[in-house]
Amino acid sequence: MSENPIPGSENPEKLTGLKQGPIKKVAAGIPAVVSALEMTVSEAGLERGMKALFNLNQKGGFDCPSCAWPDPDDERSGIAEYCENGARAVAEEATAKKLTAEFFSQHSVQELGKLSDYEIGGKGRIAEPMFLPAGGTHYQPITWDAAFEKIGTELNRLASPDEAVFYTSGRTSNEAAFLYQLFVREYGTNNLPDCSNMCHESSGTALGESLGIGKGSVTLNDFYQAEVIMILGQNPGTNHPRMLTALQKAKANGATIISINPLPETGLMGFNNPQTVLGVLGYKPGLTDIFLQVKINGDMALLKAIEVLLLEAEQKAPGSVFDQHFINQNTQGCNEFLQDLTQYNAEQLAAQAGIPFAQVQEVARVLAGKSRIIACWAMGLTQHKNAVATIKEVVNLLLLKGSIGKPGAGTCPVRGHSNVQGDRTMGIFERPTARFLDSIEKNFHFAPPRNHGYDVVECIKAMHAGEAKVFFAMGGNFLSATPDTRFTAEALQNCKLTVHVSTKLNRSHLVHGQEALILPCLGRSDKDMRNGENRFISCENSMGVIQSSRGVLQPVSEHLLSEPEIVCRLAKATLGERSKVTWDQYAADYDLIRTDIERTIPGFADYNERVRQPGGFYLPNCNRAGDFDTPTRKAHFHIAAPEKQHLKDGELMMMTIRSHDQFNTTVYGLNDRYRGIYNERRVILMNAKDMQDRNLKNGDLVDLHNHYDGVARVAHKFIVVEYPIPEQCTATYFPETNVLVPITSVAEKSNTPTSKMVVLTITPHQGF
Ligand SMILES: Nc1nc2c(c(=O)[nH]1)N[C@H]1C(S)=C(S)[C@@H](COP(=O)(O)OP(=O)(O)OC[C@H]3O[C@@H](n4cnc5c(=O)[nH]c(N)nc54)[C@H](O)[C@@H]3O)O[C@H]1N2
Ligand SMILES: Nc1nc2c(c(=O)[nH]1)N[C@H]1C(S)=C(S)[C@@H](COP(=O)(O)OP(=O)(O)OC[C@H]3O[C@@H](n4cnc5c(=O)[nH]c(N)nc54)[C@H](O)[C@@H]3O)O[C@H]1N2
Ligand SMILES: [Mo]
Repeated sequence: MSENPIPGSENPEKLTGLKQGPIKKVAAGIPAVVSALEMTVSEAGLERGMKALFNLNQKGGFDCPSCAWPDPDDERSGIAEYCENGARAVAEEATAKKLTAEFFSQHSVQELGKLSDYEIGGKGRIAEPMFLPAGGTHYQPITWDAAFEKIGTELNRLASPDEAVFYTSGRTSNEAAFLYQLFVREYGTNNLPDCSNMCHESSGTALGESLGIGKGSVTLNDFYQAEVIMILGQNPGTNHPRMLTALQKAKANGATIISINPLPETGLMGFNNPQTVLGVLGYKPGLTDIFLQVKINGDMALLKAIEVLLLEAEQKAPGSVFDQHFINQNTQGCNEFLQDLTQYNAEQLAAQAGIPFAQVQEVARVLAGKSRIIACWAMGLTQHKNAVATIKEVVNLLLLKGSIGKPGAGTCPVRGHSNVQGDRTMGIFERPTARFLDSIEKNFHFAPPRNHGYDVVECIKAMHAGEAKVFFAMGGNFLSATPDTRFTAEALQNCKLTVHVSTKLNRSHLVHGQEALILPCLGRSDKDMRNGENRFISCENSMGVIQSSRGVLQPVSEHLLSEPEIVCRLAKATLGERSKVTWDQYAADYDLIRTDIERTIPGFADYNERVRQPGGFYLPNCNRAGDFDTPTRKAHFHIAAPEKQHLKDGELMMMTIRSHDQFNTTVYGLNDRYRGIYNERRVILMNAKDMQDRNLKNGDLVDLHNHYDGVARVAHKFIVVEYPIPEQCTATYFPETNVLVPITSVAEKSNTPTSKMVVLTITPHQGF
């Protein structure tokens, strides 16, 4: 066993028994249908489970709590618009199992810490508010009133509001998020870190600087009109399965699909749509036309190689490759950018990216003749040191081709959590704009703080240093999702009070401050009843569509509160007479919250009326309209050099990725079916040559080490799995290896932990 200073902070090093099978050639089909139904019925029961599934992503139903992929604007699949992993996210939430005070009295915090994330997640929904007193070994029941009073007292006792931190995960509704940031700012701080800081922050930063809006520009309809779709650093078969349906349709309309990934991800390679009979029978599987198996973080070199070849082609036949009209009208910095490109040699760049030159030439040929190009990306681009620069390079390529602000073309950062984009729109941001704060001040008659707050990495450091003392989380699993698990555990333990608004038990409840509270809330699928009315909330998807979401299931316990209600009661308990906000009225009537969102945030005119229309409404998007909200009103080319990989002898690069059976830190099962890995999560995927160099065989046990910044980090007991991954690249599952992700290694400008770029050395496993 490792020397673990903080009991319960990590997954125990128990192996569960690896079984291996072939890597699957196609995603979905019958196994996906079976897997979705199995979990739904076993967790929620037949009636409850089916009720949930039939209402998932239907107009008037509830928004899938899994990813942020949009629903079709018009026709939706007759039975239900969901995928295997959406169904499993619902099953996870709709489970009929619950954790009452009795459960917590029988199991100490220490005992629960010995369970794996898979075992913890299977325990059920938290059924009542729980409190862990200072020095206590077991959580005890507490009334809602007493819980709010305790938090209010602690918050008011702090020397400054900046000693409190208010985290948000991305499932929180627009209504709850708006109230939450309003409360936090009236209380007096901008310490509003969120999961975005670890997710698409690099995209927001890059797009904001290049194009004037931190969101993607495409709609679902653009997919159906695109000529080329590039997919970089994203695994939609597992993480956004409904995207495969859109890709299939795009392909049927003639689009060429280019996938750029160190792994031949099954969903990208082939797809059998489970919502069509032919798909279930296994028809037309191929999706990707060109697969570029890039080395980890080789994307920038690859993009530059493509651009160099495009420039050469343009010089041979001016006007045939670049969209000169678009460039002249809409962009700035193109000449300097092209001048800089001339220093590079495409062949060398291709070698740096790990891609055969002929393949890069093929891609350049495809792109040269096309103008309706969409670029999609996710964590494979955002969680690197140079993530912001790489995403700007994606934009550079689109700008050269005039592929922004026209049908069938544009940017598509594919968001993670189902309302992560909406939370940001509502003001969950540690660095709010002056425009936003002015609007708060004008509408609510208090002066919000103007100094920037902590993001995720900064708040961990502040808690560790004793500069932040109260940690409040609106959802999420902060300990497991953040980098450097042991450091973060010490940071949380340093706090006076840690509070989690949660649906399910997770590790962050078990590694706590001096005192701790768990406040159980309603989930997306739960009915939110008030005066006989089942109320709805609203969310924004990855393409900027605002839609209502109304739960359909009886909550597992009468003691659950909705998130908006929790914020209102927290605000009253903390601010009392000081507050200028009508919290009671908001808690009673969500329409009033939406009215005030409309007054405060642009784009929400007639919110209450339009959100009630089937399918909701689109928020304005300047890029979509061909406009760029930068200081110059032009799109900007940015110049940056590809990062050289600096691996020393014996070192490897590790990316931490999701298996098929998890939603972030929630582990649904132990299989990663598409990758042919069953019944085990403590695996490291390695290239055959790297294994040979180290005398390793498939199935050997190893320990993983990282020494960034002179700190010795170790993750014990991982099983070596030979896999078709480029040399010097490895992959492991998050969160088991978060212990190795250095808190001090972050992306430039966005401060996102570099979870896909962890330098590793490997030793044979020591001990048992
Ligand atoms: N079922 C399910 N759905 C989810 C989630 C989940 O956990 N489970 N999580 C949600 C959230 S919050 C998010 S952010 C998204 C995450 O969605 P993804 O970003 O698809 O998730 P990851 O597993 O992190 O996958 C990253 C992909 O990038 C590739 N990659 C890694 N490094 C590089 C690189 O340097 N270059 C390139 N080109 N590729 C690279 C990996 O091989 C992998 O295919 O999914 C959301 N949806
Ligand atoms: N190494 C590594 N680390 C990563 C990543 C990676 O790729 N590699 N990915 C990062 C990314 S992209 C993200 S987004 C973060 C995710 O970070 P988080 O969002 O903090 O983590 P989740 O695992 O999604 O949170 C799950 C918990 O949320 C609670 N929950 C679920 N639904 C609700 C709800 O409706 N309301 C409330 N109040 N609570 C709810 C449940 O209690 C559940 O245990 O992790 C990041 N961490
Ligand atoms: Mo995410």
